[in-house]
Amino acid sequence: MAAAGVMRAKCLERVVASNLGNVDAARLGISLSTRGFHQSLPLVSKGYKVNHSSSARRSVIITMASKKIQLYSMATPNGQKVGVALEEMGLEYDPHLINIRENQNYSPEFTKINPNAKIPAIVDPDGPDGHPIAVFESGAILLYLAEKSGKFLSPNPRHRWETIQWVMFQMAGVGPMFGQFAHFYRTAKDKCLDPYPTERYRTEAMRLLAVVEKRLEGREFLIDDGYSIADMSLFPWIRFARALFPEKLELDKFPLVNAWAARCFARPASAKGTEVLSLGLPA
Ligand SMILES: N[C@@H](CCC(=O)N[C@@H](CS)C(=O)NCC(=O)O)C(=O)O
Repeated sequence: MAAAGVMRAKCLERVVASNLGNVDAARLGISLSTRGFHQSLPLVSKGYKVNHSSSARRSVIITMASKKIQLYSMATPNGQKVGVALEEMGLEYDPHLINIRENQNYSPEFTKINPNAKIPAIVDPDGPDGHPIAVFESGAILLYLAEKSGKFLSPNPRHRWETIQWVMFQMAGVGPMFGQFAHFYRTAKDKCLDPYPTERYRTEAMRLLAVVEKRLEGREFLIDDGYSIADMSLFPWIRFARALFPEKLELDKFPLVNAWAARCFARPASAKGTEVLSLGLPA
């Protein structure tokens, strides 16, 4: 078991190594081994469980020489945003599962890419200056990919800033509030018997839904000139809420939000993006 863990960790290191090269890896603070593949390295820290499935190992090994964007993620709402963006933008990428249920996000290899130990993260071997770049925080990744592809972030300055503003609204408001609500309502329901935190995050989540409902009055998407990274950042959270606690957040009170989320999901590339690195379970 330990040997399999070391093997996978080494594969991940070699993916990063082969994509970046030693000089570029040093820029990202990633130290790379030049030792042989089968030589044992103490890369797996205590408590870091690895996915031993051969498919997980295979997907890592296949991408060792890839020049595509490397996606390290899992299909939670934050992870889905990036899958959606990559699919919608038609950018080539290699997906790698970082299973947060098995604490793989705390592995030394992953925290070299995202020091905050959260999915999603990407490594683009062809960064803006021609050198590899690692990007974490899903909102920053959406902006990065929009700029790289020239898609879904309007060139019109007014629409562009509106888009950024709604991405920030999702990142600073909807994500954290829905996330905390999910934590107290579901994950910690047996640990915290005081109703205060659940109620606080429930009412705040509903207040945010009302803000979106108002914004969608007379609009097909959040920004007037069409589908954008603002929509991509937000609709996975609505689907998450609908899947897990539609009554608690009284989602039926927000018909425009529901219709808009369905419109986003009706786009084939967006629907496909939500499935990237999915374990087939609710996030
Ligand atoms: N603000 C971050 C939040 C990322 C985040 O919270 N990711 C969660 C999954 S949705 C995660 O990695 N959780 C694992 C953990 O906290 O151990 C972003 O949008 O990228």
